[in-house]
Amino acid sequence: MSTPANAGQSSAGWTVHAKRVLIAWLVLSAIATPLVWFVLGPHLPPGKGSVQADGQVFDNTVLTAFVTPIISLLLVFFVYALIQFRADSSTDLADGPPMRNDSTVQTTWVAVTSVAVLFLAGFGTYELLKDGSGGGQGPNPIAKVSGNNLQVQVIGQQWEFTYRYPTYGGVETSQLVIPAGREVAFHVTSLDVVHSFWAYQLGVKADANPGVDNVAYVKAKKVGTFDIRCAELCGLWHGYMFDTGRVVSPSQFASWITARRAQFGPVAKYLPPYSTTYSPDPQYRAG
Ligand SMILES: [Cu+2]
Repeated sequence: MSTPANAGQSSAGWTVHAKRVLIAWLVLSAIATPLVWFVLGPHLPPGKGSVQADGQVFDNTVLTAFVTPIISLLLVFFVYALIQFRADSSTDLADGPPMRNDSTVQTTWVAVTSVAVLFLAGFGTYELLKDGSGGGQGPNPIAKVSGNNLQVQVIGQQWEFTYRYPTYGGVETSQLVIPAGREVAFHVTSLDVVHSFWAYQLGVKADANPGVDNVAYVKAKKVGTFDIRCAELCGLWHGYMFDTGRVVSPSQFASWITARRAQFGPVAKYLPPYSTTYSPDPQYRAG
């Protein structure tokens, strides 16, 4: 890139630099932003296993596309400055003249960044309120989902999750199976310490706190498996607190839950009655 005759520290020189940076920025943004939206976006986590996970992919795509022109400006300015304002070894490297405030730059900066931040805050709030976004919302969810949902309790304990189905006699299993296409309300709690129920492909993450009923909604879109991990350091074997859940068709779910009721029916009488929380009873702890 050659330096124009008038490109020094004169205002005309700065105008030339600003125009070049602006054009390069617009070109790079016009190329990069659609690539991010259409090419990278569909591959962003956590995939499209549920309505909520789908929403998270959309949110991640919006945020990544939004930040692309900002990163482009930083990159263009950085590369331009490296090339254009590079000092050769004969240059005196003393400081240049001090730069005084420029009210146009300051006003533009404050206005643009304020609009950007407020837009993202509004967008994030709207997306959270739509369907809860797969996050734990505590015992009284603000973002409720409509319709008849299937309640599944997730019980964290050192070091596994168990699952209880209150509408099917309170049967408790070590496997998580849910039907596709139906809204599920996970009621997440813990028997001992703080855990976190993280069903990755479903886009669900909810803290499991003792004494708390933490509700997270999800609607699985397709039959398949999903990874379950504890996402809160909960003691020695935290790293082994993982599992694989299954999304099955409604008819497969009906036969699965019927079989589990038959299997675990005889021991059900030893379980405490179904409750949204359980207080560990000291007399049953290992002494
Ligand atoms: Cu853990």
